[in-house]
Amino acid sequence: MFKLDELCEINEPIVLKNVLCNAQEFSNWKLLNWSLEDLANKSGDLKLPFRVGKNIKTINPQWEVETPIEYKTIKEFLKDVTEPNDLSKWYYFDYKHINQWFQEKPEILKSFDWQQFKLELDGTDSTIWIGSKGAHTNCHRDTYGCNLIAQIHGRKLWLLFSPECSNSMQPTRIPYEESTIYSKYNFFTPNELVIEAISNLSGSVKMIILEPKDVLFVPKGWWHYVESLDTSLSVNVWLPVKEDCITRLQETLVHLVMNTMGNSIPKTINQLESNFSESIQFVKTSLKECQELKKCTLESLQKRQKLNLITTDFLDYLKIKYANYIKILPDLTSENINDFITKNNITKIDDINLKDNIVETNDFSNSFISEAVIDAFCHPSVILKISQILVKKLENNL
Ligand SMILES: O=C(O)CCC(=O)C(=O)O
Repeated sequence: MFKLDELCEINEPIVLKNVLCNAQEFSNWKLLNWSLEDLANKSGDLKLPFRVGKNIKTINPQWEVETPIEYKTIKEFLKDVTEPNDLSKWYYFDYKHINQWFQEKPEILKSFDWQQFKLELDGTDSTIWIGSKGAHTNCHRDTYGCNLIAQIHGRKLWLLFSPECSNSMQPTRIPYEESTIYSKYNFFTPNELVIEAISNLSGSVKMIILEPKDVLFVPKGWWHYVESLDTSLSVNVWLPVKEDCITRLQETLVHLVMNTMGNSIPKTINQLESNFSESIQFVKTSLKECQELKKCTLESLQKRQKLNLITTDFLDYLKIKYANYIKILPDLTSENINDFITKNNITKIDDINLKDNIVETNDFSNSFISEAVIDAFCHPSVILKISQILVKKLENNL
């Protein structure tokens, strides 16, 4: 058991073990009481887009934009993943807003809510992830807010890296997705280079296997790689934080770079296509927001936002109310790293010189150089510097 003041000092990911059970207020989480087959019956003929990846070793991550999509009902998905001869693929209905995909299914929309954590949210604010064993989300950092994740079915492995690790994570904005900074490292089938990187990071590295009824809190700026160890279902909400205004300015600058130089790079479909002057307009609006942020109190900001901004009070509330459920994650030891490597079977790709493929290359094609230039312009430290200079320069002009 932690003392309260010790707990309140902690500013890192925490797991609330088994917190979704035995709590009367939580009877709204019907999703927990349903089996996946129940959910399949309730969603009926609704076809959902599942990304189809491969359970094979690859040098680079299997990027989201590059994995093909198959539309399936949940029943068809469950049939596919239980067929004994189809272990070569994984399927992931991932990062999907529940209100968008289940709008015709109010029973599903209402099958969970976050009131237990004093968050006035229901299905309409949440994102759902349904995947088979091997389905994974490549290592990335969300630029906005912090994150609360509820594990409903199956187990998921989370590898977490503190913000101090950022410079060693090989950050990239290619493929481009607003609000996501990817790492170039492939943690699904990691090679020696990845192992070397995890062993020598300047920040801390954590690993947790989430089980049904667990909740994970990920603070702002933490990198994460997530892999389903079984057929799994989880839901999450991103909770805004005060610094999101500054992040928005940074994201508009990245958008501007993409708009001017990034025509041919892979992007997620939802990315806003706009012209140069629209991009400048986004920058201007977010600069104004940053100026306002300086003048605003936290309370007035909270009033303007739909959701409560997450303050340290929220985290303290979680820690105090759920002190008995809290699991603080220890830093990863080299033994844990070795377990992870063995599990993902890295050493079998030793016929390929991975180092050359990831870090440096002799490929001086135009597309290689243009991606390298875009990545340099969009490097988080460069974007941060530009945003600071801009805010300072325009301090009195907006
Ligand atoms: O569950 C996953 O696969 C990824 C979840 C994630 O990236 C997030 O909640 O930020």
